[in-house]
Amino acid sequence: MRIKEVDLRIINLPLVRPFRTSFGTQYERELLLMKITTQDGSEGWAECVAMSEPLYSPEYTFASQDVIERFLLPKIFEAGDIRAEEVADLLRPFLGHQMSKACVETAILDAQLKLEGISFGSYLGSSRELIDCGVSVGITSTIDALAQEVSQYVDEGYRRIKLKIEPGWDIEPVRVIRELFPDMPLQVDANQAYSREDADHLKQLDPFNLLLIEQPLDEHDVLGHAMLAKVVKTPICLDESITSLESARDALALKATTIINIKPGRVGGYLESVKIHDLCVENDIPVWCGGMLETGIGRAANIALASLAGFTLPGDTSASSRYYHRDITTPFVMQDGQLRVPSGPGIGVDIDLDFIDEITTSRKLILAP
Ligand code: OSB
Ligand code: MG
Repeated sequence: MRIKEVDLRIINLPLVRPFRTSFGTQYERELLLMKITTQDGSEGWAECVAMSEPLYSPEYTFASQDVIERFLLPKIFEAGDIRAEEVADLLRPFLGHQMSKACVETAILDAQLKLEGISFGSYLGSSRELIDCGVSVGITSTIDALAQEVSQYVDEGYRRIKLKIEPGWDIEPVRVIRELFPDMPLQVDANQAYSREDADHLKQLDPFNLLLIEQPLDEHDVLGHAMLAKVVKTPICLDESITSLESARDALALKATTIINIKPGRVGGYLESVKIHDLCVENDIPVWCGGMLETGIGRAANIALASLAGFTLPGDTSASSRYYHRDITTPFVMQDGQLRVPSGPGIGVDIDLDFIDEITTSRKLILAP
């Protein structure tokens, strides 16, 4: 497959409600969209999950656009005839930038699979047609507001609730939600907001029968997570720290994590995600699919990934309506707490180009030399 042109745009989509985490509040989702057109007439779409500011990871939207344009695409163009399976090795000399690399690889994979008439799900190794949905709930101004929001999600059918926590917003909100929903699978995500000294504090979460505590400590403090895991009974699940197959292997060896959140953008793409999934299956480590407030484009591929056999826990793969009043694809509608894995070729969703045009804030067309 040879790439003819690449259409890079930045779009801005308002969120249905502000999303507050320990690292900041998002009111809208700014993100980079990529469409590649190949010489044989296929098209591939991907979104880069980097956020507008480098608060969750070092990457951010405009940096992604820059590194893609300046380094990643020239390398791909230079290769000429290309398959998605070759992209990661080709881009390996450029350090970091997993989200940007994932975007390039995914757009190429989408075009390739569309040409071959294969869905993402079948290509990645799907084991089911429906996936269980969880929902990630931001920090709210009051515990009452949180209880209201969680109740709405429970009524909608979500099968697992994840509460964002930070110092000052942890034990009490968890206690209240646990009392309201004694049997609901419940977990928390700190996005690195705590330090090693907080072990005794975090131990207070143990009575609430949580599935896991996600990324309590700094991304680089894998050893700290291993130490914390010895003190706290609730399982530790790494998110930010897992940036590759190697880092997953090391974190497991250190017993810093006993459950893994796989986010394709964070680890450099869907192919690396499958490798991490396989490693976890071999080691009896449960995995679940994380989210980055994706639009329908990234969601479609995430849902395909979440249908692999090792994804035994509900992921942050929520319905379109959890995030956006209007999605940029045919919306994902949840039924009985589940979403259907798209079965059409490639990511398998229809793109709403008119709407994308409406919310595009900048656009660049890059022709292959
Ligand atoms: O840490 O999982 C996270 C969103 C943006 C950045 C980081 C995270 C999240 C979420 C929301 O928790 C997941 C989603 O529903 O897409
Ligand atoms: Mg997380």
